[in-house]
Amino acid sequence: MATIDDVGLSMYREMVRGQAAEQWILRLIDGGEALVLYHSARGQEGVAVGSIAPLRRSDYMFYVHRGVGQLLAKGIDPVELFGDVLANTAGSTRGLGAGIVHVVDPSVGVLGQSGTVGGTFPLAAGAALSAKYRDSGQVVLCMFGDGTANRGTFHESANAAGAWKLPVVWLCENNGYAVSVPQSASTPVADLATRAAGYGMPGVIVDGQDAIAVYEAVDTAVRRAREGEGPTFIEAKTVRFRGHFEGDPQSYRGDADTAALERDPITLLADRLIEAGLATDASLAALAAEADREMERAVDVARAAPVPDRSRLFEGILA
Ligand SMILES: Cc1ncc(C[n+]2csc(CCOP(=O)(O)OP(=O)(O)O)c2C)c(N)n1
Repeated sequence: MATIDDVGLSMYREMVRGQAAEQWILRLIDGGEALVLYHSARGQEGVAVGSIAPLRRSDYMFYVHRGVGQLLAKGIDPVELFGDVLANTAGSTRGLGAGIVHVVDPSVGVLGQSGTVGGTFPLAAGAALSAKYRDSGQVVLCMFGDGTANRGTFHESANAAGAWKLPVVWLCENNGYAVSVPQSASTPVADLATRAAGYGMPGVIVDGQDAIAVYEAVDTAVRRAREGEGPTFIEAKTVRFRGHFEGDPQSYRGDADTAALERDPITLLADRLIEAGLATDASLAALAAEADREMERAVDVARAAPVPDRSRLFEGILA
């Protein structure tokens, strides 16, 4: 069966869920209810849903600060997400807050994100080593941005993964910028995937605006990892539609970005679904409306939760 028949509609549903959640987060920030910094995922939805759809619930995932869509697609309860945004006990951190950057829920395979970008590389290699050692059949998906790809931790983790044939998929969401720094100013190669050769793994470049293409690339890498053939480095070329963070004036962005901003992954998938006879404008609008209602209900539940007791601050501190 073609990928579009198989997972096209479910990926579209996850795209609009992610965007509905993002819109609610922005409303909570604008209204002064949430005191968090937020990094928009707008424009990168093709990577978010295409990368998660091939995974099993038990597979592990390390996400990035733009990961609202990935978190929901992997199975994070929206109430937990909004609880973290509101810094109350409904959150996955039970009140530590900080927005979506510290969401962890091992029961759905979400092992977290690192405030120090690139901190997840050794953790992903370790989780993959654990899966291999236990012969659990689990695969680890580790996402990171193009700027983060230059961290030293990537070298040691990718090297170990290649040497030990660990079941990990390294997925670089290359949106061309690290905050205001264009890739060309920080990186000597145009295609980060070429680095894969040095780690003895396939390097694959994929159009990140095309959720179907991302799905197929990640699915191939996941199968390969599950069969014991080792890691893959996928570079998904994508576009960050908004600023690095909400409030970023983006004065560093030039005209060259204008054309790229027109390739909207949500519209591209919608067009493909309609063309394939799998949806209509009305049915897709209904999915978006349902996603908005789902997120509104989740916001209401999260809003009703209390803030934590001060003692929560000291839980989990080991030394
Ligand atoms: C080690 C470290 N340096 C700097 C930061 C601050 N910081 C947070 S996100 C970010 C940009 C990361 O760029 P990229 O990896 O390209 O991801 P993108 O934001 O474009 O999705 C930076 C510098 C950090 N969190 N950790």
